[in-house]
Amino acid sequence: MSGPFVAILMGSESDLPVMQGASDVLAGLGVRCEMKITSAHRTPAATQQYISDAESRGCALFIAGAGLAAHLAGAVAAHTLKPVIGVPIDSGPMQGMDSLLSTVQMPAGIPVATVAIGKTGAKNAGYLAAQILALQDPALAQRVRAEREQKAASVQAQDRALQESRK
Ligand code: RP5
Repeated sequence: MSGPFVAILMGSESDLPVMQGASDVLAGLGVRCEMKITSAHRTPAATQQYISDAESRGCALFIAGAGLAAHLAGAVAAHTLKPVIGVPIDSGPMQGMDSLLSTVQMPAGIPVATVAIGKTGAKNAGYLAAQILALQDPALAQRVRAEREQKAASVQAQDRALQESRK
């Protein structure tokens, strides 16, 4: 695989089971990505260094997931003009509402495209990243479309089975 890649950042190893969903979606769509554990609070300088290094190697877009006072996506957005997608992680006692508000409430001019809390959000971060890259990549757009058609066929098959079971 070549071409631009997506950088998936997370604040802690404990976020990996959630953020793996973004990586799996991108892999399934043939989009190159790398994963990095780096924290807005615990390793701020290393986070900044990683962003500029990733950009210099062809990173087109960042996905950042964090829990609690989740500033990672915002911190990434402060250091890049590439699109940033934020994933609020449900790692604390507030079940991700803390992370959601910390991630989504960015000041004007420094946007973070925030997805849903937790595993569904991480998967959607992968799909959204692929759709953004597909704007410049017709083959990728076709793969995204094909997956949607597959999902639609699966729902229709489920309904056929339901109707059959009720006869
Ligand atoms: C955040 O604090 C991380 O993103 C993680 O979701 C949460 C807890 O981190 P650990 O204490 O598990 O390392 O910075």
